[in-house]
Amino acid sequence: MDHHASRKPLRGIKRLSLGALSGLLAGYAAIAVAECVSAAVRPESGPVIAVGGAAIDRTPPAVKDWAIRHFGTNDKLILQLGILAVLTVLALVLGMLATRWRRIGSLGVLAFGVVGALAATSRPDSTSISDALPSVAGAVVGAGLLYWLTGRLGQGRRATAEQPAVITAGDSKPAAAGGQHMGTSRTPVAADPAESGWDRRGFVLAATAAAAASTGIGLAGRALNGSQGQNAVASRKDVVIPAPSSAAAPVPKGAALRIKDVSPFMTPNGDFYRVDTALVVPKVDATSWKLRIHGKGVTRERTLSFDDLLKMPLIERNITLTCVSNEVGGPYVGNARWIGVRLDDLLKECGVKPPSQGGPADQLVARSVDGMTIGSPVEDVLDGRDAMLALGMNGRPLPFEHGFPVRMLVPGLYGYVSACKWIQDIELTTFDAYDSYWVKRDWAQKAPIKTESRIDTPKPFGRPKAGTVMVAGVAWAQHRGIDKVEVRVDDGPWEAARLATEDTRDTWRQWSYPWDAGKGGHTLTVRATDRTGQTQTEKRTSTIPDGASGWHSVVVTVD
Ligand SMILES: Nc1nc2c(c(=O)[nH]1)N[C@H]1C(S)=C(S)[C@@H](COP(=O)(O)O)O[C@H]1N2
Ligand SMILES: [Mo]
Repeated sequence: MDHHASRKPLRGIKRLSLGALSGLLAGYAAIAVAECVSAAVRPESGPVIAVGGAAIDRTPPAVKDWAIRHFGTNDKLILQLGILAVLTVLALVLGMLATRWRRIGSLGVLAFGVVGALAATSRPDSTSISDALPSVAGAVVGAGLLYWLTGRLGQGRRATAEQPAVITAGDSKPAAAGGQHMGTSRTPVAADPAESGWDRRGFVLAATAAAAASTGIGLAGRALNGSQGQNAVASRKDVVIPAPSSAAAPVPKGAALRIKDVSPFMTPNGDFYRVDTALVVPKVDATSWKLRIHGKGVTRERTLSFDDLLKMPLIERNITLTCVSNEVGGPYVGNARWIGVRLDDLLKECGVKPPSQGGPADQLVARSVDGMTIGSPVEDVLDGRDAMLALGMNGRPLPFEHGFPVRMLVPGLYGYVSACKWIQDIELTTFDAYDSYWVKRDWAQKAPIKTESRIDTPKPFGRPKAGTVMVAGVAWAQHRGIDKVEVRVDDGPWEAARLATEDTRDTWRQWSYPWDAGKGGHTLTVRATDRTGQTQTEKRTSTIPDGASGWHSVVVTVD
């Protein structure tokens, strides 16, 4: 570059590239500032989380189901990476636009701030307009930075005193008729001495400073966020769960078949499936946690603390939880030993009666700190099954991912109608009066878990050796119990599998079938029969609206 270059405005590809870089830096600064402010306001109010959450709220059930199926628990990471990729492209484009129309570039950044603010305030967990702050603050800083940086590139518009304006298509009408067009004002812009030339040094300095400052601000935000979670982490470490007054019977010896590759009878916490809409796992401080019970037919409203719950009689139960989004053969099912307070006792103390005894409420709506609402039938909760407010999972306080400090569980019902994590409010109402989160999104109001069975081994497209091949897996029909599992090879007859000893009717049951396998390709199919005598239907249905049905099959090649 010759020494005159710094006196002239920068043009061409180089101008566009530096514009794109300015856009990126502005976007980076905007996100960093927004994330930092969100740490002070509320972690969930940051634009990426808010837009992601709003996207989740608005995703059609079929797409959400597809995402869960293809990305599993990574669906949220993929969503956030997707949002960042889109933001990156937009930042590049706005930066390039700003090389010609500085104001438009900055207005574009501000527009994205508005989108973030709207998303943050529209989330179900948003209770305050302050949730708009992070997006607004980030956008203002980003817009300002873009304006400033692109100013260092010199006046890009060619409508200067020396050079006649380039006539664009939109500008080709006579001035009198055309009036003012966005960004193509006919008025020659007075050359601003500070901005008319390419200020290389100024740009490099400004860009470097902006990048460094954004990184610093972003890291500060992270640290702030981390320290806020610390109270919750400390409160979890301090939890000592008293011995239950009603312990679970030991798991019968024969409940676990000890066959390689069959899901363990008890699912370790770290392996337990996780399904929720939370992009940030809520970190709730147990010492300040409260649960309010109120609504129709509640004659004695109550607000309980975590300590209140610890002082009540505790029950310990093994319960198998299943997600309605679990495909036939899918992984969203797990069995754990839970400790908690009986929900029926608690509700009866509050004066709640089941509809069958004249109670006015037929729906119990549980609400979480992240705004999730989950509606369960009051009749089921009060029918004597072990519905509980769980505090412990496999001998530990609930992990944060699984609802610390308290979650609800109702054996026999899919998680989305029973298992509210991070619960903070229970309202008695009716199904007519209120649709919970998933019901608003086309899932069924009521959803007992369907009888299902799964082949865990051999794996699909496995290549077992000819001879005796152990076919084995799990079957579940919570609160009814599994009475029979059968296996079919190709189009052969149904053969009874051996059933492991039942733990309780609320838990899954392992099964196995020694198969005398001949060489070649074979299809193995499984079906279960529950204690009501119902055999699992062959009819394949999708997970929407109330859970998948059909038989699980595995194709293998015997060598
Ligand atoms: N607050 C909250 N609770 C929730 C959900 C959620 O998205 N938010 N998802 C529900 C669903 S669909 C299921 S299947 C279970 C899953 O519980 P887990 O993640 O502990 O396995 O939690 C339920 N409780
Ligand atoms: Mo679920």
